[in-house]
Amino acid sequence: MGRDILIGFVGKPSSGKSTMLNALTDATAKTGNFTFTTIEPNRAIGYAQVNCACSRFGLVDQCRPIYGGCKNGKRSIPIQLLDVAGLIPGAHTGKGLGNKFLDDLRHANALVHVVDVSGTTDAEGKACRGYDPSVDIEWLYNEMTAWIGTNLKEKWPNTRRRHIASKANPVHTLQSQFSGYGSNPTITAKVLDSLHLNAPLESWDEATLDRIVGRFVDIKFPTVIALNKIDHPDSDANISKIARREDPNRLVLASAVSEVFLRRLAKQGFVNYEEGSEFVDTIEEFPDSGLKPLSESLRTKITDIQDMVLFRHGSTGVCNVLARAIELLDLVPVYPVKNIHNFSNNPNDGVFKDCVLVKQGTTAGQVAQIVIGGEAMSIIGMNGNVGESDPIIAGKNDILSFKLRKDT
Ligand SMILES: Nc1nc2c(ncn2[C@@H]2O[C@H](COP(=O)(O)OP(=O)(O)OP(=O)(O)O)[C@@H](O)[C@H]2O)c(=O)[nH]1
Ligand SMILES: [Mg+2]
Repeated sequence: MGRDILIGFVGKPSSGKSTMLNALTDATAKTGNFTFTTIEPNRAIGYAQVNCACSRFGLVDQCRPIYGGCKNGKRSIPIQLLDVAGLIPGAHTGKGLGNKFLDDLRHANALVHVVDVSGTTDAEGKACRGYDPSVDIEWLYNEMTAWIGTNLKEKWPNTRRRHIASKANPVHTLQSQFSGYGSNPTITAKVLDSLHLNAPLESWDEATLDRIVGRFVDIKFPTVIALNKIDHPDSDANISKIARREDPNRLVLASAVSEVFLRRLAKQGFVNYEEGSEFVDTIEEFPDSGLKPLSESLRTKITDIQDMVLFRHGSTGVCNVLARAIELLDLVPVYPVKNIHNFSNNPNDGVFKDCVLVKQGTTAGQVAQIVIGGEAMSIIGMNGNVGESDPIIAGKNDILSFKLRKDT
């Protein structure tokens, strides 16, 4: 996975995808309370927070990342984000903006399904009251499987014929159909292994193909469900309903609009606010802070956000969205360094300049491919030589020095 992790934001129109992208990136994607505000996908760089190795060694003050940043041992690692057009039920058959959005997402490593949990937009994103957002979670998943399943089944007679004629193995045949969705042979093999199918490919029926596609979507597109608009008073009942049904590891509560608002006020000098924090400092509490005085309406808006979001949920939740995606993808940070003794690349240059996220179980040799683009002459960890096939273990052999020649 390495340096090019891509997270796609999906959901029906007006669920808050573009607002969330803006909240995570300080980007300025167009947002609006009308459907299909976004047509062409917006790309931006967001930052996932992980605990940095610098805090393990008491080197917080010396940590100098080249990409992203590190504050008090919390490291922000850049990740590509893609916000696509809204999707409505029937998109796989061309409804709404059709399946173009799915094409845009094929290379995503994980998805964030932004759900309007306030129930104030219907299945197509139009304003309403009392809509049950729990059904959105299911139909979005069904759209994904229907899109891939329809394509697979359409071509199946030919695929099957070719499979028999060429005596290919099932992984190879299925991979030829899944490669267009960004799959690779490892993912395709994992899908088949996990299903323990006994029947040979030539006798797979429609139900078997459906099971394969369902498992493929689960494995290829791990999905965080971001329950957005928790600032709205109607959200509580819907959150409880969804929380009873869904895997809690996939759920994050968020108010994207609150995060955008607080960041804007901080930029304009009205408040002190750190992303993901519970606290908003104003001049009223800190008269010597140099902050600008607030108008009555701004003061009321801040109080509302504190009451409905920050005090109740601990933060706007937006930062947790990417952190959760990293967890679902089972990614761990690895720190390539030149000097394994002082963790630095050059003297006086700070420590832990570089950091890449790799899948748990990735070997040191595979990390060398990502970092130096080839094989290392030797790989040194904190306890001496590390074998090419040794897996990365977070907190144990996650700091590595790659030697290109014997004498370096
Ligand atoms: N109350 C509330 N409103 C929000 C929140 N996030 C977004 N909105 C509002 O929801 C509306 C739609 O937001 P967008 O970000 O444009 O939604 P989208 O999902 O990108 O919509 P499309 O591009 O049409 O698919 C806007 O009026 C936002 O201000 C939130 O956390 N709380
Ligand atoms: Mg949008």
